Amino acid sequence: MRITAARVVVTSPGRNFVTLKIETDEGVHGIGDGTLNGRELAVASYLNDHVIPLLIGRDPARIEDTWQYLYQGAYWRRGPVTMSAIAAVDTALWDIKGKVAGLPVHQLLGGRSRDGVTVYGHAGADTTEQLLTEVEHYVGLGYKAVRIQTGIPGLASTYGVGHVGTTYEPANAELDLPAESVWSTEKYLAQVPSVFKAVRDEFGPTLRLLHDVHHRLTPIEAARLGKSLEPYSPFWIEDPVRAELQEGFRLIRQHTTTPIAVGEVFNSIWDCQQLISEQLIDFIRTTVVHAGGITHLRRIFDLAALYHVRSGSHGATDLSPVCLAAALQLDISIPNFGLQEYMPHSPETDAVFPHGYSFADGYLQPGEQPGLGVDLDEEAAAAYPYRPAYLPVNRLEDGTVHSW
Ligand code: GCO
Ligand code: MG
Repeated sequence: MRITAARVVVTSPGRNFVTLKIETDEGVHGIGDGTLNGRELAVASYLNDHVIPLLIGRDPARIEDTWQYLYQGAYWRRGPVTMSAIAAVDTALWDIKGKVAGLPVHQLLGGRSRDGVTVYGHAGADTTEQLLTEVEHYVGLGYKAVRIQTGIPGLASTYGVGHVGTTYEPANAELDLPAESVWSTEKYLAQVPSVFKAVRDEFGPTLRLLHDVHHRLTPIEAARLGKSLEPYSPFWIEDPVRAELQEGFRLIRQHTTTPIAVGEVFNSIWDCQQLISEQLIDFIRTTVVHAGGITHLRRIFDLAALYHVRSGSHGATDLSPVCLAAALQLDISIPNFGLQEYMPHSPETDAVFPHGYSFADGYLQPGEQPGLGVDLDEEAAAAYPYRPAYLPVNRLEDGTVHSW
């Protein structure tokens, strides 16, 4: 079997997605997600200009060899653009392998380790009172885990807070330049414990509550936040600090038993290695598209399993249904699964990417279709041309640029 063609499809059914489609001489095709939010065309170019010419004529069954060829062979390594491009190829090859075998990919990864993939939903609202209604909505749908985010009194808007009945969109295609928001750590730290208390008081001790700090604190501030939330038993706090300086997590660990989740911006096992092997985190949030595909993500999860670290894969709406389908194949099969993020895609996106996965009672099911169980409707995709869109930028009240 040989690869005869490959092409990149950039489509924007409400938001931008980059998809690689690989075709073979036996008529079987595979798809992979290469979406890098706000930098989509860099991955499209990396694939079109530098990777696709290398794929033609290769044996699609040689997944590991192709991964090493694209990773080691390029000399320039790691980074979100390179690793998203490699992920797109890797994911498409697993899709092809599953279709050739007539098996869903999780069967090729060892079969099911659980009956369903527990997911968390996003409850977001401007006020704590509205948030309680949002959480109730998710509990009513069967969710066992909910991420809670609210607006912060005194700040006009905060990234990652959806409005009642809707989820948030990470990038904004309406503006020519990135949106800007204003941040105050003092106002934030004064607010969050009361939000957790209100939700715990209302929903009792067993609902899993999560919160995304989105890299905005220093280690000592994060330690204080973790301590202040201990009475409300968070399931995790996510990205408490920027993770470039990983020894900073030691300080957080020394001060609090609140579990820590990190990794949505990591691209390789080497980005995770210190946090995992020093047991500085509890959940690793890398996912298929940004961490080198199914092949490399499984390697990260296997390393994590040695150190009591569980998976918690990123699953915001900028990760396409192709990424979600691939993540579910891993989630259902690995021994150290923790939790999967789930923000349902828009009906337009679901129509462009018909898929076999489904949600019921707080769990996602990958489905039993051969391969990944997701496809790309190219005709539908063609109706939604690419639209430039930027992620936002955050500033302190005095105008200093701050992590968001
Ligand atoms: C999350 C995230 C997202 C990211 C987004 C970036 O936990 O879901 O933090 O909202 O910011 O995916 O593109
Ligand atoms: Mg996050």
